[in-house]
Amino acid sequence: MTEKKKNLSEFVPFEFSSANNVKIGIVVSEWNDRITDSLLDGAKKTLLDYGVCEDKILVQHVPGSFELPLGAKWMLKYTDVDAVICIGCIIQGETRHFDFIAQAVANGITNVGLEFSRPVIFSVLTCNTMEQAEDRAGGKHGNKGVEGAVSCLKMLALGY
Ligand code: DLZ
Repeated sequence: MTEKKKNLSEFVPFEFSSANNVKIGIVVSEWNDRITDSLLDGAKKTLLDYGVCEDKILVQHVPGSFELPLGAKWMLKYTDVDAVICIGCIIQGETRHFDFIAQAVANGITNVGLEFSRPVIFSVLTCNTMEQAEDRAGGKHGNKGVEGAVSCLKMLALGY
């Protein structure tokens, strides 16, 4: 991936031979669900295209993006998933909630991955406007759910 990349759904195809053996959790925020539903569709389709079995994709919804880190932690602690993709959409509003939520979610997701030594993927849009989110949820800039699934599989392919 390069800095110039504008389409989140474009990636260089790669080998992923263990698709049959992996179980992947997806935690999805209910806030801005029109967007997060599209990201979920993109992530699931990509996992299925790469050969992950449908019954080995575990989807769990949480109220908002702020709850994504704990949702990911519970999945890793209480289920047998190998990795978790966190899907959310945080839109800038009139107050400072955006900064607090976005920072907390990024830090929280990082910490869960490090704590469990498993891939925990940040598939969270942090946008100024709904239009920017739409552009990245299957619009002109691709789909961040696809990017998250690709990142997840690439990390699992490292074999740790
Ligand atoms: C409260 C809130 C606001 C204002 N905006 C968003 C948002 O744009 N995206 C999102 O995913 N969640 C938002 N939330 C909800 C918080 O993430 C969280 O669910 C609540 O603060 C309860 O902890």
